[in-house]
Amino acid sequence: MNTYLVTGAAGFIGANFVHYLREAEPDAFIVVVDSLTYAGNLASIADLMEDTARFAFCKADICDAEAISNIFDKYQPTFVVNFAAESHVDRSIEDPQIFIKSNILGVQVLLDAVRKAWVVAKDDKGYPIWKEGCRYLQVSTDEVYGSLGKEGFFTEDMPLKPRSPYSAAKSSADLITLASVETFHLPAVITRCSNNYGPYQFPEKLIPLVLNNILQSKPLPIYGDGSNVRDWLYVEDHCRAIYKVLHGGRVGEAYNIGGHNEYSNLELVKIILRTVRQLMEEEPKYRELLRVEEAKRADVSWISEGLITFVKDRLGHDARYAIDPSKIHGELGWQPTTKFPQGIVKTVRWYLEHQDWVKDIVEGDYQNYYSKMY
Ligand code: NAD
Ligand code: TDX
Repeated sequence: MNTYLVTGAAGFIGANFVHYLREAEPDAFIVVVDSLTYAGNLASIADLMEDTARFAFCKADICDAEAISNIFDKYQPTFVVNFAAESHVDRSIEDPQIFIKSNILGVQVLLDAVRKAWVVAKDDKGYPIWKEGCRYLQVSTDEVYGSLGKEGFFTEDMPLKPRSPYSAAKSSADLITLASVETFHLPAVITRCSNNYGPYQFPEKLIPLVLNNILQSKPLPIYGDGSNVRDWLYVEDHCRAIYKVLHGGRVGEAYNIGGHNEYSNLELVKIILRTVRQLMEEEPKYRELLRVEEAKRADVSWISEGLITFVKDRLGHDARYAIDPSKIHGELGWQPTTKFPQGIVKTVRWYLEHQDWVKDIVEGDYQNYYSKMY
């Protein structure tokens, strides 16, 4: 039976990953470590937490070396997947410090804990000899490559050229991970994925923010002129790719993950508007979720491009991200299975059907954040 230590799994992708893992490997023991920042939400893993024979939750900060060391001693994981990070670019522009701490220092703490737990001896040159079969996976992002022009794709051999405090911190994490591979032969792999969408994403990010605003008939803020391009991947496809890299990726290698699915922000918001309106028209039960007056619930024609508003651009806004996934496809046979038109309908439905989850967030501190940002 494998024991997986998954950090940051009370957040968006981590929560999806532990759900995926439970299906992929039913007898695995999963230990979640999360400090429950504003982005961490136990409601996202509540169903798993009931299964105490196969699941444990530890509230701990990955920067806290003593707490992390105790968790390693207690659970003796064979696989570590690090999702824990500050993840929102706009917040990194407002206040970079915590990004440096969690996204860099926290990673070094994990790498140190891994070394302490998994090194069994030293060879005659002084290099550590590692416990058989153990692996560390650092979840990184395509943002480490910086920004593309209209042409071309990110490949793994490109230099790292981060342009925001968030992506600079994530790039640093990649570099210290790779340094541990060189210096200590630490059995680590890295994944760099494009923008994810799907269930449990915190509504500060574009897709759930837009959905939440539509339900209140509030303006949909698009930064700049809306021409910035992102490459979207359904979160479950990302989780499957991480699992493949963890078990089949070559130590010391980074793997790009993406599905050739580029949209400008303006195009994307128009697609969301069309999807929501269509669902409201076809399934009247969803209209009850609209937090607007009765006339607007009866006639949903206002769910249209008229809600879009162009606002001040993000500082240093990366123009375009686009992933070349040929390495993971060629080496590990991974490719996405969820096509965007189906994925976006699934996502919109999920948010409509989980308004309790959304409301718990947007009725709290989120309101202060929103009024400060918009
Ligand atoms: P998220 O903000 O939704 O979740 C982050 C989680 O980490 C939260 O549960 C939070 O409580 C926890 N956390 C933060 N700091 C911590 C700390 N110091 N100690 C312990 N826990 C801490 O983020 P997400 O969107 O799920 O992203 C997860 C990872 O994937 C991040 O490393 C991010 O850089 C990477 N990534 C995200 C995307 C995307 O589109 N969202 C794409 C590529 C890569
Ligand atoms: O209100 C908004 N209006 C807007 O136009 C918001 C919140 C965003 N945007 C734009 C900025 C981006 O071009 O939409 C695009 C997507 O924005 P985000 O959802 O904030 O994601 P992004 O900045 O692209 O970063 C995401 O993908 C890569 C994740 O948040 C990162 O953690 C991941 O590494």
